[in-house]
Amino acid sequence: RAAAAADREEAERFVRQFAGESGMGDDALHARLTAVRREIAETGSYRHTPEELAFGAKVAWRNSARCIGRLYWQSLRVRDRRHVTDPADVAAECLAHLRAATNGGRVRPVITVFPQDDAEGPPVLIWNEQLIRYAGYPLFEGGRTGDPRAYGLTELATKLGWEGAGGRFDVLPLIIETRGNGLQWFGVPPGDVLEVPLSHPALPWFADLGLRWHAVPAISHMRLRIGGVSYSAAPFNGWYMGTEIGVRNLCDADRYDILPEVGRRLGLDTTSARTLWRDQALVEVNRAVLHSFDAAGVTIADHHTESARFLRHVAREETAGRACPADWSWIVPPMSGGLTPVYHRYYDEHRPRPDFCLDDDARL
Ligand code: HEM
Ligand code: NRG
Repeated sequence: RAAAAADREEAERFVRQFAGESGMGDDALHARLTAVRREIAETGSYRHTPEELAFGAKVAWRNSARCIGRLYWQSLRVRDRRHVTDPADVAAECLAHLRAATNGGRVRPVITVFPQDDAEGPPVLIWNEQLIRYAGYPLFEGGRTGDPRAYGLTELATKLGWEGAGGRFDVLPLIIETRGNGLQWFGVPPGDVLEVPLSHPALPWFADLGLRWHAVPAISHMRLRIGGVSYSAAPFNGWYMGTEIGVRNLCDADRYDILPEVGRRLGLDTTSARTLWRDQALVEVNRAVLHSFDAAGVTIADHHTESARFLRHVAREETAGRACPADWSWIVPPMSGGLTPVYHRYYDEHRPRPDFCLDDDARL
């Protein structure tokens, strides 16, 4: 984990960037630089103003090279919860975040920022990779069930005393670490988790597969870095792009792995890869995801629309005099890549800050 003492140069670079982009005058900038320098000299770090925090969070999104959804970066809602340290209060704020983000299905981009790291590390840490995640059981009554990606967290939750039902879509509890309290788990009430049962517009049997997914992807294990300060607990969300669920979560061989069953039900020849039965089944799964979210009135993007939006974003950034950092291998959707315009070009490889970073020594 990065040293907590705010790096002075990075702090100054950020304060200047904020001044530049927010139209702050020279006098105000210099007063703020003086105050930040003094605070760092006296305490080893500094605190952002609420305006700096909101700006830093938005720019961290703007700088997320792997994110195709950045066109609306300025609309991020920033919940400043830097004063919240009690574990039950942290959990309650995560649930309030989910309610604000879910918004009855009209999903809104939101970030909740908990206390910044200090010399002893993070005062608050969320162990879940997302606020909503389905449990995975490698050995439940003889078989595996649920989401294999969550085996580690499910085992940890169980050790802490949580009892999973052994279902395919059990929502895991929040596992929160706070200073002096260790790890504690808090259940996520069903009323705070909007879910969509999956059905297909033309294949009645699809609903019988009993598949579902949650409406809001809320990443909670990335560290927000702004001007030399780290916020290790800063869960954020936007809305889903259909392929995240329909290609990766449901069809990856090491996730729900549903293609063999869908292929069989479609009556496809699954004995040879060359029949493209996997590709055909994949399209039907993804039609089902988009159809079901639409039918439930829950925001979701398709990869064609989101790709076009992303290129509008890149163009708009260029107009603003900025290069848009992007990672081709994450931006290109995991199906029909060549059908989307984001496939047919290269991107800028610099990686500016503020940003969201993943610590590889982090949790599970
Ligand atoms: C990654 C879409 C909002 C930050 C991604 C990915 C997609 C995506 C498809 C790739 C995920 C994967 O392959 O697993 C969207 C859409 C949004 C949205 C449609 C709708 C508004 C946001 C927001 C933030 C954000 C609000 C932060 C404030 C990120 C980051 C990653 C990412 C940091 C990389 C995650 C990683 O490294 O694992 N996004 N996003 N996105 N997005 Fe977005
Ligand atoms: N693929 C993951 C979620 C990753 C982030 N995707 C977003 N982020 N759409 C999954 O759960 O499938 N976002 O902030 O909206």
